[in-house]
Amino acid sequence: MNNSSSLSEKEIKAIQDALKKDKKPTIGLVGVSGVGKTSTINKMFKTHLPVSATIACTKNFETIDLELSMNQGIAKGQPIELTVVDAPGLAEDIKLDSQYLEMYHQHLPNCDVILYVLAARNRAMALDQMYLEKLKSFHQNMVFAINQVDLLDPMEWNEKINLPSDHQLANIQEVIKDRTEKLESVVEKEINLIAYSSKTGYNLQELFSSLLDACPPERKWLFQGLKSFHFTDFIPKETLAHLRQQGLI
Ligand SMILES: Nc1nc2c(ncn2[C@@H]2O[C@H](COP(=O)(O)OP(=O)(O)OP(=O)(O)O)[C@@H](O)[C@H]2O)c(=O)[nH]1
Ligand SMILES: [Mg+2]
Repeated sequence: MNNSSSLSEKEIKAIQDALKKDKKPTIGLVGVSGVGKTSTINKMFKTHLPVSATIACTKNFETIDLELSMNQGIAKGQPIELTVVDAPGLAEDIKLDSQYLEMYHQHLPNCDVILYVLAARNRAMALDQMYLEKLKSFHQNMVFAINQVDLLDPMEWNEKINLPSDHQLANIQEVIKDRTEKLESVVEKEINLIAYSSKTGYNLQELFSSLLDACPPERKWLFQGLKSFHFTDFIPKETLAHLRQQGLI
């Protein structure tokens, strides 16, 4: 639901001025290789980053600067900026793991919120538990989500309404319960594990809202302007430039 009208013009101006000086709101995506981190960014922010169905794909931390345009309310047409950081997937190769973990420790302090992504069909949780123990200093900023739920048995996805069948939904709930327990055994906080599909877009808005809610209190106001966005509202920088050139915004 859009609630951009709850921000006054003065508040919007204050946010924009601060954004010019301050680090933009920054969201990082982490997890083992192939869970769909890059696919999630592509679906949520309409980017075209390379993904692979067969081999480990993202090899470095990629920083994506997004410019978004408010399409409703008092701030209509005003730009809002956001940075998304895509991480290389852990567990790709034992020879790379320590290097990747070092990169995680180097880059993740720049993120306000970190999305830790799991894949629904993977029930072997020891690797994730092990990585989470090594990433303890970031737990408080983490949101946990489980992607690829469209692939859970009995794979009866209703594409028309973008929802699982009752049987598939029951399996999703069982998976959520099991993985939540296993995550909570290594992460010292209550976890609200969000099931979604970056392929179909299922539950992506709930995921986006959870990311905004998880930002640290002292940076919360920077995320305020993003609250009026639905994930389908995002306009990538290049498209925005084109629309401006055409005088359409
Ligand atoms: N069915 C289905 N496939 C998905 C989903 N999300 C990602 N995939 C597929 O999973 C594969 C891996 O996706 P990536 O986005 O490259 O995964 P990644 O986590 O970025 O992988 P690395 O860069 O190697 O760490 C691709 O073939 C995607 O199309 C989903 O929600 N459903
Ligand atoms: Mg990737």
